[in-house]
Amino acid sequence: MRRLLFLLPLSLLFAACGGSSSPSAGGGPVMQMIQISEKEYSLTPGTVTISKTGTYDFRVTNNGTIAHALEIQGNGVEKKIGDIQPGASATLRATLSKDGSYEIYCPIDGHRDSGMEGDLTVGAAMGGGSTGTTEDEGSTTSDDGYGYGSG
Ligand SMILES: [Cu+2]
Repeated sequence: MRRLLFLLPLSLLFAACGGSSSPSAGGGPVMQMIQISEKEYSLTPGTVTISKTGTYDFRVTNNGTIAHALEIQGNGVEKKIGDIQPGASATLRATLSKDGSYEIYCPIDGHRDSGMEGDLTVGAAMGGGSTGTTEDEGSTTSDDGYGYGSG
């Protein structure tokens, strides 16, 4: 029975070593791929919500009839992908390391003003309601300063 006791932890070691090896080259692991469709002049979906920070692939498909592009901007992030021809798609990889709001839009002249823009929110999972829109307005933060310890 001594031998069995010795073999057990060894096999555990092997199991631990043979972890999943990701084929992705460089950067962190991609958390998720987000599909975005572009056309004149809108982004679909117009609102993207991501529950946690990390590296994401934005798969942009141009369903329009002219070339489009995509830019993500906010919280120190500025990522852009060049012209995507009609019917083509491209992937924009962005590392969103901070919770907050980001802007997504088509940086081609006039397209954003015409409606090719959307909101990207990171970290919305905290305090999110189950259904409907939850607008928390003016949470009363009573800051009463009792001087404990003074005496
Ligand atoms: Cu465009």
